[in-house]
Amino acid sequence: MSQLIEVKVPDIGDYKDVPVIEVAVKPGDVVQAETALMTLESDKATMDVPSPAAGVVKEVKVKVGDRVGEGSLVVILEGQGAAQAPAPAPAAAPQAAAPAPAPAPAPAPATPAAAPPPAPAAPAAGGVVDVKVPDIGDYKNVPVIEIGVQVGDTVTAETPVVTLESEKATMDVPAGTAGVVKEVTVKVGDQVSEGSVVLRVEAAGAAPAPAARPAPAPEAAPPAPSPTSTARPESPSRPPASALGERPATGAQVGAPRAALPDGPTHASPAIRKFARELGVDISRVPGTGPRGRVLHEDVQRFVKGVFAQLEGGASPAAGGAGGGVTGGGALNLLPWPQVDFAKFGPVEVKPLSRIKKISGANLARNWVMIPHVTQFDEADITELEAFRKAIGPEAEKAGVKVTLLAFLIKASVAALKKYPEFNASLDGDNLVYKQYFHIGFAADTPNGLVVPVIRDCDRKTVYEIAREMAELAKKARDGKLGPADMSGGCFSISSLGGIGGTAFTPIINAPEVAILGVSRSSNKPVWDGKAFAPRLMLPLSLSYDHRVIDGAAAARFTSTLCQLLADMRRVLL
Ligand code: CAO
Repeated sequence: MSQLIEVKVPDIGDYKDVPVIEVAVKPGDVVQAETALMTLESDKATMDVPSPAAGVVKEVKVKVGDRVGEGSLVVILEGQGAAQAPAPAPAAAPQAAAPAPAPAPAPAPATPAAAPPPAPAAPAAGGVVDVKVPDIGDYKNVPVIEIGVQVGDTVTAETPVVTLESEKATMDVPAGTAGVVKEVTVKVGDQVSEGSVVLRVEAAGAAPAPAARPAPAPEAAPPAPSPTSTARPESPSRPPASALGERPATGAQVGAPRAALPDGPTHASPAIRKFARELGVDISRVPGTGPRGRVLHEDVQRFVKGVFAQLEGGASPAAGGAGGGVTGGGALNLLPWPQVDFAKFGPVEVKPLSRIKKISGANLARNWVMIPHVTQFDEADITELEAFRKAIGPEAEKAGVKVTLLAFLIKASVAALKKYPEFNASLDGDNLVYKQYFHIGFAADTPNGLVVPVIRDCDRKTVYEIAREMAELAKKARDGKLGPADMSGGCFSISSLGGIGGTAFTPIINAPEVAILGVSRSSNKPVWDGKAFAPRLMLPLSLSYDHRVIDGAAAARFTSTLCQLLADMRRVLL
């Protein structure tokens, strides 16, 4: 037997005309008891209106932006089964509890009431003020879910500094006083109650104490909407925050802008937070598209889809936060970068990274994270090759070229690539693109950082031609004159540190290539020839390969072939 249930806004304390900020259901939706039907937001608290019973939504009586108070009819529900809670007073429903009289009887959820900012315990101007949890009704031991500030941040009285979350409500604790954060006395996961100290703030007007880390000058609390020091001002020339993988600036409280991701607390209803938790998503990484940057149900879904797309290689890791928010094996869930005041330990000098280092660093980090690297090590006997190289030295010099080992390595690599075409390929979704050209990149060390110029069509060039072109490109690289065309189109790269030293290393693949050859310094070693040890010039090779494309056996075959070719370069002709 079914019956129609009128779902009304339960007791939300003294609050009237609270805006509906999210409607989570539509006619026809099947809901369970306790399913969040919609979210209301007062100026301090966010509250879900849960369904009092399981059933099917027949009608939604409000829309986003409507204002409601206790008793407002919001949904008509067709209850399933006979024993439904009678409308209009849903037994399981009170959301934001009134601070004073006792909350509704069980199973009334623990719900902090929206509360006024805490009264500062110290003078409003000057001195260190304890920021305390304000009146949150009868609720005790409410977990801290986010901390939006750190020591040294400048806050206004309205800056949300800590977010608490009970079963059904999320509440920001505002600083309550303007000044500079001196100490954060809680951490995420701590449980707090009314009166718990969460922060100590040096009130604006106080003489700032000397700090290890220079803090911005404290500002008196301006009227909203002046951003806090933790806010990143959005300039018109700046790309949209979402394009940078950031949440847009959000308002902690009505009318007051608040910090943009990642500095400020996240705004999301308890139901959305629960949804994110169930999916293992760190909600603070989800860009919110709701009013004032609120994270909506579809934002969490979009985020998860984006992470999966990245895992499948379909999206740039730069978009949407690099998938760092999923836990439980889904993707990276990295700790924040350590913030160390190095000057505390000794004198330091700070210099900006070069442009090349910034660009190559971002590429290297992406490639290292996204490509499952394996490095195969081997040694090539280049005794004869080196003797030959030395023998042709004078002749090459006459031709105006210095032939180093690298030119022979490029030639031998092309022969190996011809034999094992998957090394001359790139991944494109579920396809492998086999290239029928042989453009080889070589890592060049320059005063400003690492670059990888590309020598085209190495299969059609002689060793002399390759050596000449390599010298020209290396000079261009060192002079900072390489253009994008000089560095694009590579199929396979060689990173030679042989002129410097070392015995082996693990080069990072230069995506979208699938392999890179690292070359270390050759040295004379005793090698057993079947009868005796003989001194041989051995060249260490380190081949890193993308294990999605190349199997270990193929890699071992590739380096063995390369070793054979280098041991007897006549084989390149075969
Ligand atoms: N073993 C022993 N000696 C080697 C050698 C090896 N594997 N490779 C080169 N050498 C010798 C050369 O023969 C040369 O000696 P001679 O002058 O006596 O002939 C000397 O080392 C210097 O060579 P080079 O470095 O000038 O020339 P190259 O062709 O080997 O390399 C270039 C050119 C541009 C690749 C190199 O200058 C360079 O920049 N290397 C650094 C690459 C790099 O940084 N890789 C790391 C990337 S990951 O961070």
